[in-house]
Amino acid sequence: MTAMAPGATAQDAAHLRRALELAEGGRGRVSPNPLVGAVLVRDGEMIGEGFHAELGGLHAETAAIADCRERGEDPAGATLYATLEPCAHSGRQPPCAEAILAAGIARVVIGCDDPSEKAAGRGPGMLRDGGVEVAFADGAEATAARLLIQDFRKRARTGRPLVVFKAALSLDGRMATAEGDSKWISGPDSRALVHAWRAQMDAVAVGIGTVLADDPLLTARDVEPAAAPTRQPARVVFDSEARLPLGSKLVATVDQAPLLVIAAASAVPAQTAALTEAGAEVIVVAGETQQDRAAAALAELGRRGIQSVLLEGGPTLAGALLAAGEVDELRFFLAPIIIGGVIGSGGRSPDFAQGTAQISEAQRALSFDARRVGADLLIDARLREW
Ligand code: AOF
Ligand code: ZN
Repeated sequence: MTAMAPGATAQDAAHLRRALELAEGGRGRVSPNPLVGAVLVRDGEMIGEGFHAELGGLHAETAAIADCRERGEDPAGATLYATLEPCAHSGRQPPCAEAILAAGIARVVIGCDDPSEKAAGRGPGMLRDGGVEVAFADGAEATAARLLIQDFRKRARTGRPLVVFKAALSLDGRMATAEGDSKWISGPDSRALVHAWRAQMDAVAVGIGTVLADDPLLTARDVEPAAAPTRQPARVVFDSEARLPLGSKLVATVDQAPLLVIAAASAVPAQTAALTEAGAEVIVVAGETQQDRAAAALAELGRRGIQSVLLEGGPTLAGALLAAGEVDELRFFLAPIIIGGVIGSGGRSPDFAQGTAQISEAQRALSFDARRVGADLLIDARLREW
């Protein structure tokens, strides 16, 4: 039996898991809102289901109530399972807590809290005041509910987007040969998965070195219809000196997906002006160190509603963001090849900057999982939890 908070039962855990599954239906469509799912249950029977399907659309709870009525059922007296605490504010949608009270729902089981300023416990408080029994999950379902919306939670708490650093590594930990060749270390299945991730994230980011070496497009392509993007991710280039070539594929495709260039105040104005003229948005960030500028850049992205960033290299940018403590998750494809070269001079490796002198002081991942993708292994490590 799964551990749940007092007042919650094993059946509650199963219904919450269903709500978590439903929430996935909004992936890639609701940002900067969170993924949320909800299930209505009476006498152990499901009588309504819903999820937040698009930004501006019904919230999960009201979608479940509407579904319940469409089935000819009455939500009065039922238990509502919601993966996130029901909201109490009027935004694009009216407050869910009011809708729950109006529907006469007797009990609400919540997956996790909403740390955003306008929520922060207000909804559950309103429900309790209105005589509804409110229980919070704990254990595996509570963790799953938090992990589902790490992007939303980090931005709600810090104003900055979640950063997932994706890289393809050889068995000897190289991201490229000494000549800079990196096509392709991981196999076709891994690359297809990356395109699906791009479609689900708000932005894809690279350093200017990677752009100059690879001239990438950074769009989501050949994604299965089920995971099809409703929009392309914004493409973000960390480019202190505004060296992004006007002839690059990124600039040439500026009408296909937004292009943001993060420059330093020292960039030549004529170059930033030319990029702006070409349709890119140039964001100038200040800061003493590369790490300060990295954090400032993320804050600017967060301000623009970007909640998740897939960081695709290169090693220098990844190192700066890691050193700044801004990389939240690593997804490494480990490919069954050996590139070789002397460490420090041969094939590039992820430069994690600020090395630790003692292994005992090394940063440890909070979670560490692996699965096979084609011939590669996908290693997933979470460094932070929000
Ligand atoms: C819920 N259920 O399904 C979602 C919630 O302005 P709006 O209407 O788009 O509301 C967005 C905020 O509502 C969002 O920042 C988050 O705090 C909460 N999201 N709440 O009760 C839902 N998506
Ligand atoms: Zn709501």
